[in-house]
Amino acid sequence: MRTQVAIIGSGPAGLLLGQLLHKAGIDAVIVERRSRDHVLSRIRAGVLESGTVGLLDAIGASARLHEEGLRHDGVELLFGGRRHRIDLSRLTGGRHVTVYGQTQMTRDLMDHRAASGGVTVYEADDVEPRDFDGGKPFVSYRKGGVAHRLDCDFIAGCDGFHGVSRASAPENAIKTFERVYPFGWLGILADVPPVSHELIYAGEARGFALCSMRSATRSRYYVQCGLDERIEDWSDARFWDELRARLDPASAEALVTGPSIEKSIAPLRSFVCEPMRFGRLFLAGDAAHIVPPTGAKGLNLAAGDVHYLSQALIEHFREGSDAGLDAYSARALARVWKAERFSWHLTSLMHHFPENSPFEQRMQRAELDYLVSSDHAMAALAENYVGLPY
Ligand code: RFL
Ligand code: PHB
Repeated sequence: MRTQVAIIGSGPAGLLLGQLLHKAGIDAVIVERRSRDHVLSRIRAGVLESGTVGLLDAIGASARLHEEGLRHDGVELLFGGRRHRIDLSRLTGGRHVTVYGQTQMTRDLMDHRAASGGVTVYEADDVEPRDFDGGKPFVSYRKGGVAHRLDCDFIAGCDGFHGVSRASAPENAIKTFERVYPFGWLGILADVPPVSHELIYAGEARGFALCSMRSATRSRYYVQCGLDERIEDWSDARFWDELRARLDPASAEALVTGPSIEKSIAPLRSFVCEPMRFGRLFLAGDAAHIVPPTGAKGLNLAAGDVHYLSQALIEHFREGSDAGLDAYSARALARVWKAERFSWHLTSLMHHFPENSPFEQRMQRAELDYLVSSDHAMAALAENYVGLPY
């Protein structure tokens, strides 16, 4: 098989890239390790920046998002027993975020791809990007025990943090930066109405908690937990009790509980690899960088990368110019590092760090007190939360 761009991974980065290229008349084939249903079973992000929504608009895959997505003009920070609203709209000149699940967005992109006749190979084994240092790269894989070869002009590594693309880069050409946090998030999804119409980020002494949602009848909640916690030890009742204990009295009272339909633990990590290009192999999304979920930036960063990469590829195929491809890594990384800083900062501000001294705990509290008392500080948070420009 031959295509112009071989995309490894059918997460949001790979799917969005595939459809942006398709719209420009560029052929792309996606090779995915898992089944379509498995990809759709992962419950992840929930908050979309307007730039991400704009990309979905551009390819014509946003009809359901505009029907079912929830426009949020503010978020709340809870500490010291009180909730403080950050008015995103007022502080950013009318900007907002959209609450819409990554699962829904992925399904929309898959449906859009199927309708446009795009080829995706699911359940591909032993996927490997090859010969990307020279002029004739290809992707090799096995499907149903049979070896295949996908020849292409470029390879896009959109295969997430544990994928094969970054791992295939020559060791001496790659530099990585990492911070692993001493805790994770235990998350549940439940068909109960959200405790509040906006997200609540809670940073009380017992640990961080987040009240989020997917719709008016489906809630997504998280509590900070130890890295040694086992999911089997968290009954629904224990989860609800712990969440309630981390909320202010009014929210605790209003919390509606019910059986969970999904429950999982995710460790928190900051990670960046430099550069994001190795010859004809380009990394995008979690394949190149990870943020802790506190700032809701992971999926949105993947969309930003794909915006730069699709523009660069379109420039190459339409105009014969490689200027965008040559600038891709530096352009993407400049935005990535800013989101890394924001996610790291919000994580540091809102979580309970077991190793923090009493002095450091007071510093955390003083910064929160300052934040909610200053329009300048709140505007800085709001500007980052709604998303920095591309
Ligand atoms: P994905 O989604 O991991 O997709 C990668 C795809 O590549 C496939 N793959 C391979 N395919 C072929 N060969 C191989 N060798 C392969 N290895 C892997 C995988 O099966 C998969 O289908 O990466 P992508 O596309 O870069 O998208 C990134 C986002 O998924 C991620 O950043 C977000 O989910 C992060 N995130 C959030 N981001 C936000 O913007 N807003 C949020 O509110 C938000 N909340 C979250 C989050 C992530 C979380 N977890 C579980 C890590 C909340 C949580 C709890
Ligand atoms: C979610 O709804 O899953 C979610 C929302 C905001 C975050 C992280 C996750 O910061």
